Amino acid sequence: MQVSFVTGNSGKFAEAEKILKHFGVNILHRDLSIDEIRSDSIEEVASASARFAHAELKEPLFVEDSGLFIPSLNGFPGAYSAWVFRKLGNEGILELAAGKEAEFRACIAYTDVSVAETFTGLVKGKVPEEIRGTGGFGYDPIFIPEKTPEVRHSGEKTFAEAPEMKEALSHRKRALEKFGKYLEKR
Ligand code: ITT
Repeated sequence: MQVSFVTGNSGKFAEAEKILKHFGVNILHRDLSIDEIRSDSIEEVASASARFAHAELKEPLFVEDSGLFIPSLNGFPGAYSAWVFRKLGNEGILELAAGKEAEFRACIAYTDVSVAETFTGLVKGKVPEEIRGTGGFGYDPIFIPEKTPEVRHSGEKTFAEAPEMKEALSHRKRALEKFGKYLEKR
């Protein structure tokens, strides 16, 4: 099966390609410029972007909206993560939230001629005291996932220090697995 992933973020695309392969799904990279709506909800943003992209490209496709949510900052930067990353970077978030709880969330919105579905994934963790690691992208150097017994380094290293750990338990992996199972049944 083949489906397009509309994204300007090559880090997201590489992660999705690897995970969806396990479900027999081949993805094509489409880099369409989308004017995202402004909303606190990544589900609303993803759904609106998928509708927009489908009207343009007229093929089965998905988009993904994601972000880092910090409960003690009322969920900031949340749905505004891309903009905040450009303005403040990881240094800025550390100044606001070093040592605080955080979670990554991802929402995939899939659309073809007959359906519009969303799939969400989440991973809880915390912000370290300093930037650590060079792997991954975006906020990966400032996110330590919660400890899980099955995964080495969880609760200790950042996603950027241990990309194999990110592969095993990220928000994107969790959303993509739900999506992959859905596509398998179609
Ligand atoms: P799109 O073209 O797919 O929209 P984007 O990078 O603009 O790409 P979003 O609008 O979904 O993506 O913004 C999410 C931001 O949150 C993104 O720019 C990253 O800075 C951050 N982010 C999302 N997932 C992440 C991950 O797995 N690791 C690190 N940072 C992540």
